[in-house]
Amino acid sequence: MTTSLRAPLSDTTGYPASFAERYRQAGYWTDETFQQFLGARAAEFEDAVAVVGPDATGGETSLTYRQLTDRAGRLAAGLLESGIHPGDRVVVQLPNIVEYVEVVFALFRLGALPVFALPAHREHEVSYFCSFTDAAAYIVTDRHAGFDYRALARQVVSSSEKPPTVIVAGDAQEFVALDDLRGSAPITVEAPVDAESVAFLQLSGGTTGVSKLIPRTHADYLYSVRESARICGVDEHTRMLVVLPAAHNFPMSSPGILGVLHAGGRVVLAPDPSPDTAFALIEREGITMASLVPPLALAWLAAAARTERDLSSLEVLQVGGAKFSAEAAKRVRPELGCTVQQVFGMAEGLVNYTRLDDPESILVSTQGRPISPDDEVLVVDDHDVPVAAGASGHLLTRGPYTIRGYYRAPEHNSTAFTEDGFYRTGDIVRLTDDGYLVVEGRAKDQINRGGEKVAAEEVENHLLAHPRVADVAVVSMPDPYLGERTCAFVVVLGEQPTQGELKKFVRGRGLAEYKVPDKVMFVEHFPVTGVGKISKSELRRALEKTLATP
Ligand code: OOB
Repeated sequence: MTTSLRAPLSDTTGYPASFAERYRQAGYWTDETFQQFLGARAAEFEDAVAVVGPDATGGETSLTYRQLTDRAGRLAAGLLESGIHPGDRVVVQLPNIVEYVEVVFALFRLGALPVFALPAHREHEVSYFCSFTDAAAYIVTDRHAGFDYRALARQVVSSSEKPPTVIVAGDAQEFVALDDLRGSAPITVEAPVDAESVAFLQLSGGTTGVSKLIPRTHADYLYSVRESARICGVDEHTRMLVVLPAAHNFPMSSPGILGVLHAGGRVVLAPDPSPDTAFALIEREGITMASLVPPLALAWLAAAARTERDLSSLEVLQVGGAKFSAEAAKRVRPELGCTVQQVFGMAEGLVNYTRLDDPESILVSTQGRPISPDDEVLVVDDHDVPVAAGASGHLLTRGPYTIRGYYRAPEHNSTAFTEDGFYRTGDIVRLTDDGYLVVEGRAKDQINRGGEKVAAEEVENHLLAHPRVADVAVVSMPDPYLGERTCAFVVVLGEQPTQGELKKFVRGRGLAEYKVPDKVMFVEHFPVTGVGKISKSELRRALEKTLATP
């Protein structure tokens, strides 16, 4: 086998030896890896259907466990032949199509590391993921939701010093076609991977200029997948509808696609997130479970009242990614006829679930409790001192599937983690007497736009590049549908640009659409705090007052 031209991933994962030993002893970390995962599942579940969904040709494909494993094995052989090697990073940006599952498992089989981009990302984000991870390849679909990813790939290649090989599912034009890579036989020269090595890189919602990358290991992630499947009652009868972007941590592993495949159930990929499409699939496939962000859950509740579809197979509706109000959560059982499960998680690790047999009061008014008895959860004040029982404070966490540091970010890690290795989640929570978490707010400089996370600093940096922007502060503003939207307060230099010009400017810099400010407010100067920093809380208050005035 030829060796890769790309440097190996040099970072260690940062778990101290004593903790790693404890997690192994407790049986959380095992030798299981994603490299063998699918093969082992195929041996057990054989001809059961693993995944059904749209494919890159615009048709629909259904694959059994055996077929999916065979396809992933053959694609792994082709990827190797095309110059992708074990240890290489590969940026994957695919919508909810069956090729997504095939590609991810082909990369695992090969021992290459997926870097999970979202379909909404654009040139700015993708170029950064490719260059920062020194990616050997970038895998996209031809077109999706009216957007041509080959045009994006051209931009990424032309701005890159070490362009990745572009591989396209569907019509590849000048790029490598995924269809041409499936070899005639599955890969045979597998270099076995270590269960405690990094399996892939996830993206953080982020609070800084660029998303931080999250290195998850086979052992830590598989532990969370197995336990999530158990807690959520996933088994071979589960039919999971995947509505959210498949590469997000929630539909990927909480218990998501991986949890369902672990248990021998069926993953059904929804081509779009509309209730009409989802309800038709629930009826046709006998869907038992789905995971949504709050705005989509509200859309389902609204649509349920007038649908003629039979939704009676639905047993569990998971809602997470942003706070789901108790008022909305209460409506799920009477209006959709299923159990609501709140999920409060983060790509960095910690995931909390309400348990399916919890009393209704817990289901609707808490965000659940941690997966593991060894998830350490601290609620502290601004000086890292634990608050009184039941009081709210900053959530810090450490545990068997929570990272100890972001990928190649030593400076950021020194503030994002405590000296003892606790991750500072940036969330404000309180703990109930029974150990459930209630999310009360957020201390991090981030806007949660219906589950999509926007780092204020990233948008601010782009606005500051405009010649007539002297200073800027991006804050959240309340929104009845998304929970929050973004508002940019701008101090101008000279003639005032229009809101539209500034939005267009940000868009033109290749930023994902969900990061473009929803509103721009022009101000003379910013309110400041005692130490002279811009007071974002005061800006938010001023904004709420403006919005409340008719
Ligand atoms: C999930 O992961 P991320 O990495 O996109 O975002 C994590 C952040 C949390 O720190 C918190 O601020 C917010 O999203 N969040 C919630 C929440 N779930 C996530 N805030 C309030 N209530 C909730 N239920 O969003 C994620 C990852 C795995 C499973 C579920 C969600």
